[in-house]
Amino acid sequence: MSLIVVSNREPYSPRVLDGGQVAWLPSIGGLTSALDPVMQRMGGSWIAWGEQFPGVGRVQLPVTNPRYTVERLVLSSEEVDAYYYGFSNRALWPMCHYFIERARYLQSNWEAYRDVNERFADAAARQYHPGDLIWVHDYQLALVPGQLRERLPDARIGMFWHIPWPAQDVFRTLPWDAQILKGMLGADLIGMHTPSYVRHFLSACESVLGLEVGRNTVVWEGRTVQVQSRPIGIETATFEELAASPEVETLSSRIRQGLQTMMLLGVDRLDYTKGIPERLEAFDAFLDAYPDLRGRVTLVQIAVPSREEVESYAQLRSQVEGLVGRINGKHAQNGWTPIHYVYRGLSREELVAHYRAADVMLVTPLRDGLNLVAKEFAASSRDGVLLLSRFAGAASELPEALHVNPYDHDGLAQAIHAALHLPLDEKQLRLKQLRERLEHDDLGRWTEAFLHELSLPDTLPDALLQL
Ligand code: GDG
Repeated sequence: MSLIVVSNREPYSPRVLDGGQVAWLPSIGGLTSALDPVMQRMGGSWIAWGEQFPGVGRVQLPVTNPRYTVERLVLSSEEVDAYYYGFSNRALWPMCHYFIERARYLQSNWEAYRDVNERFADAAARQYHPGDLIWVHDYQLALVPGQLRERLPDARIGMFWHIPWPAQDVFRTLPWDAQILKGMLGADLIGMHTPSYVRHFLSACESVLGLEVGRNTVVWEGRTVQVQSRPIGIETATFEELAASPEVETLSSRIRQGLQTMMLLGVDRLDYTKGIPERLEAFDAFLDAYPDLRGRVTLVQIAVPSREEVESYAQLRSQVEGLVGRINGKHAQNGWTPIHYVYRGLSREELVAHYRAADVMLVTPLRDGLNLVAKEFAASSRDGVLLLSRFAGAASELPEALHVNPYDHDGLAQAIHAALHLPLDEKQLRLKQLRERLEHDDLGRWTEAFLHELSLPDTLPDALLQL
C-alpha cells in the first residue's frame, strides 16, 4: 500500500546549475514540507504539473536516495493560461477570498479546467493499486476526486482545500457551483482550515445540491463524505532551532543594526488578498497619529513576487510601489526611511532572521485560508508581538495574538502603538502560549491525523503507524 499525492505544484523543481547539470530543489511551501517525509517513508507517486523542463516526464526523488516517483504532467501554454491563470487564479481564487468583483467567469476557462483536472485524474488512476491512499490538494484540482471516483469506485480519496470556503451567497456567484461541489464530493474525507469554512461548504451542499448534511458529514451517491476542520501546522521544531542558530542570530543583529529603530515586519506573497496597501495606509496613519515615533519605527515589507502574468497582480505591484514612495516621501527625515520595501524572496535563514529581529509582525490579510507566516513568526520570535487579522483562518486557532481589523486603518494604527508598548512579560507569555500550541499541533501531526482518518481502520500502513 502506498500514497498517491495529486497537487498542482511539484515537490521538487529542476534547476540548471552553472556546470550544466540539473539539480532538483525542494519547492518552498508547506505542501512539500508536509508530504515529502511521509512519501519518503511510504513510497508511492506524486502527480503534479511539470512547470519547468516539461521534457522530463517521470523522476525518482529525492535524487540522492530515490523513494517515490513524481509524474510530471506537461501542460501546453494554452492550458496553463486557461486552467491555471484563467480559472484557478481569476475565478476560484478571487471568489473564495470574497473578491467577486475581480472574478472572471469564462466558459472556455472552465472547460480547460475540467479537461486538465481530467488529465491529473487519469495520471493518478494509472498509478493506483487497490489499498493505496489518494490525497488531492487544493482549489486547482477540485474536480479530481469526482473524476477519480468514476474510475476507481472503491479507492480511499482525501482532499484538502487550502484556501477559504466562502459564504454561500458568494459561492453561488460561480456558474459551475454544482459541478465544483460534485467534484469534491468524490472524496471520502475533505479537510479545511476552520470550522466556519466547513459550515459554509456543508450549507452550499444543502442549498446548491439539496443534500442532507450532518455536522461534519454529507451523503452523496450513497457514500458518507466526512468534512473536517484540520488547520495545517508548521515544522515548529525546525523553526525554533533555526531561530536559535548562531547564523540566524548574526543575521538578525545585522538587520537591527542596519535599522537603528524599532521594527515592524510584513512578509507576504504580493497578492491582493494579503492586505498590503491597507497595511501601508495604516502605517501612514500611525505616523500621523504618533509624531513622536517618527524616526523611531521602521516597517520592513518583504513582498514575494507572485502570479506576475495576471494583470491585477501587476497592478497591485504598481499600487504598492506608489504607496511606498508616497509614504516615504511624506515622512522621511534625517536619514530615516519609514518603509524598507523588498521585492524578492528570501532564503529561509534570512526569513527567520527577519522574524527574530521584528518587534511587531503584521499579518493583516483581508482574507486568508490560514496563513503560515503567523505561525512561523510565533515559533521563531523571542519577544515580538503578532498582530493578526481577524480574517485569517489562523485567527480562530491563535487567540494569544492581538487580533485586528485590516480594513480599519486608524484601529490598526492604534493596535501597532499598543503592540510596541506591550510589557515584556506579557509579550513573552503570549509567545509561550502560542508556541505550546504550535509544538502540539505541528505539521507532522497534521499529515498523520489526516492520513489516519482517511485510512480504513484495519488497513493502516506500517509506515503511517511509525510516524
Ligand atoms: C496558501 C493559502 C494557507 C514567504 N516568503 C518567503 C517564504 N515564504 C513562505 C512562508 C510560508 C509560505 O511561503 C506562505 O504561506 P502562507 O500561508 O502565508 O500563504 P499562501 O502562499 O497564500 O498559502 C494560505 C497555505 O496555503 C497553507 O495551507 O495558509 O492561507 O493562501 O511558509 O514561510 N519562504 C522563503 N522566503 C520568502 O521570502 N524561503
